[in-house]
Amino acid sequence: QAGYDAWLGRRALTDKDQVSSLTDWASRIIAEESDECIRTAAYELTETITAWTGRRPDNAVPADGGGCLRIGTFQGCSEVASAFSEVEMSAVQADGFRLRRAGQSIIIAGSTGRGVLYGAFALLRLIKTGERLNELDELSNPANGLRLINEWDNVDGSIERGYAGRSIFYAEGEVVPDLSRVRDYARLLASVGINGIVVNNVNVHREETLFLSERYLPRIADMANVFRAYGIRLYLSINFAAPIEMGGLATADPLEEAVRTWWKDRVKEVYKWIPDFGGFLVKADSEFRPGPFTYGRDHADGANMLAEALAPYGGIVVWRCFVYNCKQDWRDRKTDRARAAYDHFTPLDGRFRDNVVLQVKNGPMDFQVREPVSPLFGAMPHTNMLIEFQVTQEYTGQQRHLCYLVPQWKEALDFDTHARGEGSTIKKVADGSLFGRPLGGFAAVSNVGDDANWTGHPLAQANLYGYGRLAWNPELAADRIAEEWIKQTFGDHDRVIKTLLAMLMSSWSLYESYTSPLGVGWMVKPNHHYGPDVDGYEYSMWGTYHFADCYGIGVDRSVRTGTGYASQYHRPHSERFESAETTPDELLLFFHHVPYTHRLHSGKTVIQHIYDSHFEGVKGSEALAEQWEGLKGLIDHDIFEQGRSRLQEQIEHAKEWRDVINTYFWRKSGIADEHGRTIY
Ligand code: BDP
Repeated sequence: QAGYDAWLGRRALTDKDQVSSLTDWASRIIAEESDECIRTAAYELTETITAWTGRRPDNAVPADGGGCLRIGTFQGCSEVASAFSEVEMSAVQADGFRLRRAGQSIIIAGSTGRGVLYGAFALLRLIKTGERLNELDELSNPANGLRLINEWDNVDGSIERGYAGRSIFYAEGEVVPDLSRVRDYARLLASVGINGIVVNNVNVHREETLFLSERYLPRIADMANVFRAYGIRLYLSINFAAPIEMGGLATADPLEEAVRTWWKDRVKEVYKWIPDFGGFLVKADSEFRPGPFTYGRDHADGANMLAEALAPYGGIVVWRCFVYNCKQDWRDRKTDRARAAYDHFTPLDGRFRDNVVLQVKNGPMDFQVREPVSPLFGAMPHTNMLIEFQVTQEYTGQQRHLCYLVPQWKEALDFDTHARGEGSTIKKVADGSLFGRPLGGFAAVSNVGDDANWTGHPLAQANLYGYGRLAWNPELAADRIAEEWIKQTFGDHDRVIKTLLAMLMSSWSLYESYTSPLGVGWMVKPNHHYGPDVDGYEYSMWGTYHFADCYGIGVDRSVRTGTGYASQYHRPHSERFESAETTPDELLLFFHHVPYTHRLHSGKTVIQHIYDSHFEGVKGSEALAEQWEGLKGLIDHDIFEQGRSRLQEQIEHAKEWRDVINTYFWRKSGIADEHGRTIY
């Protein structure tokens, strides 16, 4: 099962020094508390150390002077507490941990069992990435309270926008009987700090609506038990019309008493089965999903009704802001999908209950390879917010192409909204600190399925890994995360590390180079979104246009002559994006309609940039494949073959993109390539 162990593989350590440095403390693991996460931590440490060293640690308390690995909480274990001062202990937040070398021993300490579990995975990561532990003394707290993963799995076993096989959770209308793979997934998630999982698709169909009933709750509770052992709370996506579809009521009006009571009863039932249930994720009034608009109510009415039902149990409502008119007239150049979330939600600022958190996609459109950040971040100071990323590569190569997305996410997180002056970055909006919000964090759509290696493309695992690491600590650099992942997954061979690091770090801009240019987006085949089709979405109702004609291309979102979207940002961005001169090249066509002869800051014209980047994209893809060839014999044979065939497909596909895009714009513009290359 090549790739199944992902970054948690337990191959024996080859470095003799490293093995002997472990034996002084790792031959005994002392965990005295009965907390479930601590038991999981002890199990993970025991199994991994056994596999690494060939010796199974015991749990006998060492005689004076002997070393051990002691794990526990400050409150529950006096030996743990005595290794730290009051100040040191109080610095550890709920999910945080401390690791410390104390004489011959190592201590993993948390204020909760979950923190101890994260500390255990952190210690294993340090060892596997070759850190020496002599001076070990580390404090780590997560930046974000909510670190969620969203599964878009349906109970029939299909996965919306899934590119790695079928669901690991469901088959043929049931939760799978054997949850061992779900458990292995929980391990992967916990190892990078994920603490919540939404186990069904945001598009809740008829069957999944019944997840709230006894038809499904017993098995969903089984899943919750699996996740609980790894510190992960289970959440469900719900259908806003469930009171009608499942409850037989005549309405789902959130202000109707019978509807409110119906939800309260349902919530009570859910908590009977799952006492630590996380809450509901809701996609309402979006892409044909029902919502409060049907009853003339707004999204605060809808969210607050659910929040009220969940509040007594400590549950939350995660309410998505992906709300726009998906039946608009393409001839209308003033209606702008990019504006929609801001226009819908900012008037509601301050009206959401404290246990509601809005889930906002990183960009205003939909997970394109390049978009500006959503202006909602920074526009709702009285509202909790999560940033939503798409780990599954819907618009970024569908796990056939290599596209390491951490650099893209970093750009969004580091963006300064200027909402409270300089330094008002999106990561501070998400973690709640900028506006002093009680809830906040990250959510992301997962990229796993039942393919043996989880993600189809073997290197796509880096995106799942990177997402979790970033949710824990958004300050981590993209290349550092990549390197950690490579070392844990492929070992410490220098050439392997260097090659894979270079491949990963160049992949996002490479993918951008041969797909849709300069931020315009959407030149993909409709529905499945794989491969080039310049006009595929141009004359349809989804609000996704490029307006290319024989003179120029791009969407005018300025205030002066366009849709006014640019004004949704704070200054200086609103001013920067207002003019083509000050808009960064990579976003030019997102904000402006310009002639093909418009000169970019790079010095090239728009049309020449299109030609050049698409020719370079093919070359870059060929270079990737060559780099990979250099790994032959240095990495697992099956993984090598998996990567090789995907990289070949990437080359062929990059050529298709090049030819379709270049030909289209050559014919439209009539402007020849300066370098006289063949364009069909
Ligand atoms: C789009 C997907 C669609 C999802 C939607 C969403 O194409 O399948 O249902 O996002 O996020 O990217 O709700």
